[in-house]
Amino acid sequence: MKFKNLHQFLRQEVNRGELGTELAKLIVDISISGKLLDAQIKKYAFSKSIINSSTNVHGEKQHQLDIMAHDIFLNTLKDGRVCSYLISEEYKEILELDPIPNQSIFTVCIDPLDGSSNIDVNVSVGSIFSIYVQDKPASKNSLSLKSGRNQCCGGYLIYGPVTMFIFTYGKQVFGFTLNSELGEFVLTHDNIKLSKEGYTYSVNEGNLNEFPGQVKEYLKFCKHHDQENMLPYKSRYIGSMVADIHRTLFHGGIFLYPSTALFPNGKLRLIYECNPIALIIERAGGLAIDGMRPVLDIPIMSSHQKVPFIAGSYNMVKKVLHLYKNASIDN
Ligand code: P6P
Repeated sequence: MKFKNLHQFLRQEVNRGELGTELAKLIVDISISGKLLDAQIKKYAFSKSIINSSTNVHGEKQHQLDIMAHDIFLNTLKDGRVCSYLISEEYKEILELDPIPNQSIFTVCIDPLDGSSNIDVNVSVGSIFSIYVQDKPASKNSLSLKSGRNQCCGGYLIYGPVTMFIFTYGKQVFGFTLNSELGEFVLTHDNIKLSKEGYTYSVNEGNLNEFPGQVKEYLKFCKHHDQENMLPYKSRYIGSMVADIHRTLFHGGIFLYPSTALFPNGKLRLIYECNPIALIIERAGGLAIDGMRPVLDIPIMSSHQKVPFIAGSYNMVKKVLHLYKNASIDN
């Protein structure tokens, strides 16, 4: 693939009329935040100072890196002066920024550092982002994002053996890899496609007894012995959503975080975790549902609402959807 860094790529897309200049600037801001955070993670990954006793807005244990990640994205977006509103997992309220006047109204929704509890055991973690644009002026209380279908851009950064930046704003899903010698993201995947079938399922089976019957039935199918259909599937669960999704995107398979007794509406958040990942999965040819319907169709009611999340290879997720649909007809 011909060498193309992120700036060259974005300039080409703007010149071709595929991308607006303001959205291109926001993508650059997200990439700058990713580079800064990549450096901090490597610097603090084994420092005891990242573990502290604070908890986030959801009462979950918070690493110092969670706070640092939020501040990095907030400050970069503030300086970039394109973003009007920021919804962050680490902050209860919608944050109002100070964009250059008379621009479109951009809202960025971010999980600054997903899976941070895995950092001190050197497991890949990520940042997940979603962008909406509205032309008419809106106040933070009248932000009507409506549903994930209205995202103008979505994607994630994964901080692993290499740091990658995966995003979509049109029909294609692009992958950039951070070249640490050059200090820049280089285009390595210009049209990521998700295979219709996969042979891996990814779920926390510790919650098996609490899963809905349809999920239990599907997992039984995954473990069934049937050489013709390449069964049983392999079980792979990292416990860091971005890492599990990244493997699913590149190798095929299905990821499930269904409702449980502890999380009756699911654990994962709709706006800054499920919607951007669902956008990537659908644009790559896969399917992302809450069990009954596409995640991208779920009405957005609040900043931190949770949903059950099942995503991956189209035929595999379709099978789960079929089990839910039949169950609703049978009930
Ligand atoms: P469990 C990480 O805390 C996270 O939010 C996701 O990254 C991950 O998929 C999920 O929670 C893991 O949750 O209950 O399996 O530990």
